[in-house]
Amino acid sequence: MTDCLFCKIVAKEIQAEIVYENDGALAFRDINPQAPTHVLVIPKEHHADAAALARADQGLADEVLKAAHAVAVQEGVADEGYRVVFNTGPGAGQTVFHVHAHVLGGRNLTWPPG
Ligand code: DGP
Repeated sequence: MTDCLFCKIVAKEIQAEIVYENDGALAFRDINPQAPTHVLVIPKEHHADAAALARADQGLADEVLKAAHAVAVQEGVADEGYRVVFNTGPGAGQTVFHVHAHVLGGRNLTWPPG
């Protein structure tokens, strides 16, 4: 998609600190981190949100989840516990409409989230 910020990160037209990549997914640090570890994991292919991705390609959805957990291990937060969040829709706070998993860890994460 030409006008999508995260597609531009996939295409390397916009810089990001990439921490993990496989065939289908890319992970990079959030520009506005909310925890010591705050990484965004996206499918390289454009899908607007988690619901659209799940409908379109369950295999790719699996790849994104696996990448999220690989990032948690790589970042050293897997043992202490971490959070994987898909804000889905504007009412849930989604602002970038290329599906992304927030991987958050490295601090005490309270529940419920705000
Ligand atoms: P959400 O609100 O769930 O759609 O999360 C979007 C996230 O994307 C937000 O935490 C900030 C992050 N973000 C926005 N623009 C950029 C950017 O240009 N680079 C990076 N690395 N992150 C960005």
